[in-house]
Amino acid sequence: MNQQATACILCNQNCGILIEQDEKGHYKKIIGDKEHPVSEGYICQKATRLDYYQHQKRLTSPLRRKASGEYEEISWDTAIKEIAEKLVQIRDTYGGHSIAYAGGGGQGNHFGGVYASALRTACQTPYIYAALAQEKTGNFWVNGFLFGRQNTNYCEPVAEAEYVMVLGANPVQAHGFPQARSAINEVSRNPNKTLVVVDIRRSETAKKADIFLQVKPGKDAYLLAALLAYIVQNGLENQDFIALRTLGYEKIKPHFANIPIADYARISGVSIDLIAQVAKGISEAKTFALRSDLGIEQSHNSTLNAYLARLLFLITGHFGREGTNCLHTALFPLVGHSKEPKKGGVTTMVTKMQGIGKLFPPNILPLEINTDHPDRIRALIVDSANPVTNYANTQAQRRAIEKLELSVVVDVAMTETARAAQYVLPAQSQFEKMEATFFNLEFPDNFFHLRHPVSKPLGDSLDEPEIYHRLVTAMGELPSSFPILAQIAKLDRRFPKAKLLPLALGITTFFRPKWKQYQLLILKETLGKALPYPHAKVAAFIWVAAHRYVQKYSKQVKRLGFKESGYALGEALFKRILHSKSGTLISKHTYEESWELIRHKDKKVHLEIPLMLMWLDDLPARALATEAHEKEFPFNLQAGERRTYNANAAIRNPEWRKNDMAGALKIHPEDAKQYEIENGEIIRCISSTGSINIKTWITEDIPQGILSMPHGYGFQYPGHSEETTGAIVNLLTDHQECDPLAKTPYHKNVRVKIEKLVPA
Ligand SMILES: Nc1nc2c(c(=O)[nH]1)N[C@H]1C(S)=C(S)[C@@H](COP(=O)(O)OP(=O)(O)OC[C@H]3O[C@@H](n4cnc5c(=O)[nH]c(N)nc54)[C@H](O)[C@@H]3O)O[C@H]1N2
Ligand SMILES: Nc1nc2c(c(=O)[nH]1)N[C@H]1C(S)=C(S)[C@@H](COP(=O)(O)OP(=O)(O)OC[C@H]3O[C@@H](n4cnc5c(=O)[nH]c(N)nc54)[C@H](O)[C@@H]3O)O[C@H]1N2
Ligand code: SF4
Ligand SMILES: [Mo]
Repeated sequence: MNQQATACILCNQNCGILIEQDEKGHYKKIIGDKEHPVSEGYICQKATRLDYYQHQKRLTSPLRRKASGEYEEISWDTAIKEIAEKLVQIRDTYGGHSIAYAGGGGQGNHFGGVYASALRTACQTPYIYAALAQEKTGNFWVNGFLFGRQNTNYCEPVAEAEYVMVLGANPVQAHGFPQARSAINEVSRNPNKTLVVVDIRRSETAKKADIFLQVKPGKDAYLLAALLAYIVQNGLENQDFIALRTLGYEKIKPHFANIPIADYARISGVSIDLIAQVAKGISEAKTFALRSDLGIEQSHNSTLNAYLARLLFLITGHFGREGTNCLHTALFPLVGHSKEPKKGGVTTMVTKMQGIGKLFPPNILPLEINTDHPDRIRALIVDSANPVTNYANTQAQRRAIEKLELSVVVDVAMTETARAAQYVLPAQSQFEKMEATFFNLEFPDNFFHLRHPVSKPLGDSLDEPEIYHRLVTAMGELPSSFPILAQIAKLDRRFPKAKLLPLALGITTFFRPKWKQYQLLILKETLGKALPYPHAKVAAFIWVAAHRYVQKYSKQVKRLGFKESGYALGEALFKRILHSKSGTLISKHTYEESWELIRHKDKKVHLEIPLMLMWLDDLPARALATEAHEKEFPFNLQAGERRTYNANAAIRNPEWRKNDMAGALKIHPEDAKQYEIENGEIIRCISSTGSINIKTWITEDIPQGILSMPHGYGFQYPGHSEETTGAIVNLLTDHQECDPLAKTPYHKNVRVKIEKLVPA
């Protein structure tokens, strides 16, 4: 049977899969791809349902909104011309800062974001709003101080460690590291290993824990501070490691030396005995690895949590060794590095928010648009994102999009955001074009998976790089083709050693300096067209990335058995990536080499971050501040839980779910009893921002006073009503409820009340 290799696009693991199609092109069988270097055949239940992504109701033609609010089909030429004219007009009237870009890739597609850099250049805007800046930017900011750059990131080797802490994450449902369920099961069953889970509820992962620390919602900072204080006050630090590998320990130590552990334990809800047990466990373990995610990121003290969590493995010496968290390489880094504002870093025009990792947070988007400020955002291009349902505060996000002078959505489906926009452009699905993600976060062996298309493009859809190229061309920045360079590129592919194309490109951009900033698009139309696959134009970027990678890591690339060196090694790595349809390893490091990835010149971890230490010192005061609205809104809602059948906004047809179709609200039996609610009853859930109707799920897995509902529900779909699509979680969230520094939302701490529905 014909099996085609690609990857699952439903979470950032992007497990390798093999798809078998029927004669109508439906994905009738999907299995794990054993050839994939990281997932090795592993998949979860979601991947087998990918036909619902490929064959959901799709966009087939560019659309323009009429005055009546309806959409009409228009040609690509019309769409591109009108959008380009408007972009030029807004740029030239108000300045490039009044144009912004949102999205740039979901869980499986990052080429759109990469090639959109050309459009952003043409628009003269630095503003990228992205989902990563509603979860990970606090981490990036902290990494910037500790390791020297905001785009240093570490891997989480759960399967290899003797002592594992899962902190605010539920890998059994959400994954987040390779072959997550198998790894968690192994740690859980192995008598020589210890699995510690920190969660507010007995999650699917917590049920497998050897030690379960049931923290109160949003109180992780107190728990982490207490753990660190116990270590410091009992001399459990790893002094040798601290002396050899770090700077500034003497500056941070006093901040932990006086923490009243018992008080912090009480505030966190975890007993002092358990805190002592885990603190000792970590410091005595041979290897310790930490896995953390949204439970501490989309929650109170988010950025401080990121700092304290890292200190936990740093002061105990569990870093940069086998079985511990280690910095890793990237074929191309997922994010960049933003300077601090006082050193000249870019800030936004209205709220003066700093960029982190070159990204800006979705939470401030309504504030930057929905205002009379002369420098507000007036044009927004949204690609592979659904801000109206996915960013905090659905109502505010929708109002903002509606206020724009130009709004463009590039998507595969008619989303809620598309319905608020002026132009909607149909993208090819992730199985119809060459694609890749940059979620390649492994160490010591890192990998890359360039996916080849497995299905034919639908209707008039285009791939995003082509859309951006056409827009840049129509804006008058660049010709649409480069015939001479394209001829040279063909020769270059026959004799790559001669470096004909790099030479020709160098000469061309010498005479046309403006083209220099569009080299990627030029490469796509020249080198890209000369590649041996008709769909591989976008791989031009991988050619650049592969050459850069071998410039940095030639020794580590060669360990894969390559005989070539220098430029030829770059060519060889590029070819291997291009032809390895199941993905391939790209480098092999030694553990000692992970220390070279630190970007401080001294290759040490700089432990002191003054702002974080001030925040730490302020924790007692913060604990006293009871929130006034807690009385009116007695429940803490976790607004966004990963479950068996949600995958952000990737699949709109609710029929893809085998269970929990409408995404029920979990509630403790005692709370249900108090409100006289039956299991499965539809109730009203109300926050200070909005309200939804939602089905209940009575379960002891959730403590009293806490409710939990999934995100990724409530999408309009033909033939379905709210009863089967479920509710949009962000109708309840507030974009102003967020971390003071990174502006990451408090989705895990949404105050709500519930009411029985009065029968009509
Ligand atoms: N099935 C599925 N998997 C997914 C996704 C999906 O949509 N569906 N999305 C992917 C994406 S984009 C992401 S970012 C990841 C996120 O993956 P995770 O962060 O692992 O998933 P969540 O379910 O959001 O939250 C993790 C845990 O945090 C706990 N928690 C809530 N509040 C607190 C708190 O105050 N403290 C602590 N310690 N824990 C708390 C929750 O009970 C939950 O068990 O998942 C990825 N995987
Ligand atoms: N309240 C609450 N809100 C949340 C969360 C939560 O836990 N609680 N989780 C948050 C998290 S962690 C994340 S990462 C975000 C994700 O939110 P978003 O950044 O919006 O990302 P996705 O859900 O992946 O959006 C995918 C969009 O891309 C479209 N798409 C799919 N394939 C393609 C393609 O090939 N090309 C194009 N152009 N479009 C495509 C889909 O149709 C969909 O509209 O949601 C966040 N929202
Ligand atoms: S949803 Fe994630 S873990 Fe499951 S198969 Fe897809 S990529 Fe792998
Ligand atoms: Mo995410």
